[in-house]
Amino acid sequence: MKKRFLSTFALAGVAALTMAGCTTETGTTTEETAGETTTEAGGGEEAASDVITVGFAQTGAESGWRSANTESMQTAFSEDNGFELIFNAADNDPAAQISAVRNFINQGVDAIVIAPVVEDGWDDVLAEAASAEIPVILEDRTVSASEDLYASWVGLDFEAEGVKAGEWAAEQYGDTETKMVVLEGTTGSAPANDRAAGFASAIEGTMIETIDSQTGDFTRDGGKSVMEGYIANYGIDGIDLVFAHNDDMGLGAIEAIEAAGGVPGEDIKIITIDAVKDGMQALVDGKINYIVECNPLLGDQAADLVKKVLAGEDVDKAYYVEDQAFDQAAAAEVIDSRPY
Ligand code: GYE
Repeated sequence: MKKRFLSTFALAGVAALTMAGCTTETGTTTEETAGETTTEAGGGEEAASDVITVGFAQTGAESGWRSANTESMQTAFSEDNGFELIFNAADNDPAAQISAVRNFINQGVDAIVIAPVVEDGWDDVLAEAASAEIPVILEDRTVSASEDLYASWVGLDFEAEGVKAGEWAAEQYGDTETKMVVLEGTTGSAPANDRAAGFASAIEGTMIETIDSQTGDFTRDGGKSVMEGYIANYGIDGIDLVFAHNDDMGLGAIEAIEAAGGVPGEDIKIITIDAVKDGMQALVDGKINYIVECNPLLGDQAADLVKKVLAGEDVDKAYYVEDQAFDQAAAAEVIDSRPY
């Protein structure tokens, strides 16, 4: 491990990186003077010993999406690709995740990658990383902190996902009285906030009424137990539609509906987000009615961003990965070729 970053980073934010000098991936010293660049061996080729140490603060292991994302990150940040990855999964606990990031700072890693559990509460630790001249790249979820405090983010447009799901609901069910319950993702997380907002805007003015909305924490068990509560309160007949912020909670809801003698996908329609294998299978089986994709394979882009930022290259603040959406027929066509 070695310092690869500029002292100006802390003062002027990441924008300074693109203008001021810093080490390339083959450089061996910390450059303190703007305008200077250390270059060796063709100015970018990795020397065998030039391993980039990255601390990755993952949210946890709450869903199929998360497993696919972790695998994608571990593959991209491999030794073969020139990385040493220090992996931490915070079990969905924001405080534990922040202390993992602090540990990375104390260890003097070259870069930190975070998939933030929640949006708020990041200002202090991101400022500490900046003072330690360790660049931070966000993947997956976003933060509410100033964008000067991190170098870049790669992920999905969660609000657009919510809009897509809501538009389909509006088109299918918007003209008849439809009682909807929502299984929310982790409270305070960007995808829960943004998917809720996107969906709500798309069903505005339709006859879809949200009769209840609670968090199932993005887990299958959480979705199942919240759905059991909904069924106990409203009955199978009192619920027409479930909007689950991810596949896993939708899959949990299927279990609850079936256990109560209902037919998921028919008695109660289900819309989810993610399009992981199990979700797509349930869609093909007619138990889920519509899925908006959320691509978890962000590892390559995240690794590329880390290398670019450490090399002082110009990067954008945000990189959005495209999502698709599937009804039953579309899912049946692609399910065998899906990589996750
Ligand atoms: O949709 C869900 C996971 O942050 C986009 O987190 C991610 C979400 C994903 O637990 O399944």
